[in-house]
Amino acid sequence: MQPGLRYLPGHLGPEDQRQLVENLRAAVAEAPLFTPVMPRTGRPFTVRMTNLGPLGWVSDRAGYRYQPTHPGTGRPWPPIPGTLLELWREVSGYPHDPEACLVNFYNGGAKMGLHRDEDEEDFAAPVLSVSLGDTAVFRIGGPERGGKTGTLKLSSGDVLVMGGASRLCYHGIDRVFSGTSSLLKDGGRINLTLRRVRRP
Ligand code: MD6
Ligand code: FE
Repeated sequence: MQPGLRYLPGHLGPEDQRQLVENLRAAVAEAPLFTPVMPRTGRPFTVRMTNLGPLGWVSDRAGYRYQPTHPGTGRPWPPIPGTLLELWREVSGYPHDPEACLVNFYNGGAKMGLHRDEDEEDFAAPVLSVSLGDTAVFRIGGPERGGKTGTLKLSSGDVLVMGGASRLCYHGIDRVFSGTSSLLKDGGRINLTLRRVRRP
């Protein structure tokens, strides 16, 4: 495991998970999932996304960036639920609240290529991830593309903290195993990543 990477399996219990899914249903009604596209090529992602909090991460032909409003509705993103703020305060070790919660929705065939989370100003804060629904294979390598990688299975309720040296490591999702969780009525996987974007 990379230094600074903390894996907290089953950190969120079933009741917290169900409550989060309720919160997310309401949030997605207000800020619908959209399919981002890659900068320049316009190639669509296989995951659908939305955001919570004062800033949201978006990707379109113009590039990657954080913005305060939903690209489709033009409205502000819904607030980050209290459960997630409490989780951040408990495990991030960072003295300021997160500004963005990216919501990634994976259906059976979706995956996420190796990338680094590097559109934030402040790498002193970790990125905290929460997995809900079907189990996925998370791949993590080092700070350079093309280095050695390893995998970790992420299941519903698992929390991963990428801080310290792991904060800028390449990572992605190889695949999602359909039917491994009954949390989401129609199956699939949700990953929430909490980020501090600006320097406080
Ligand atoms: C996912 N996660 O689990 C994708 N990024 O679906 C991420 O891209 C991620 O898990 C930064 C920190 C933790 C993560
Ligand atoms: Fe990431």
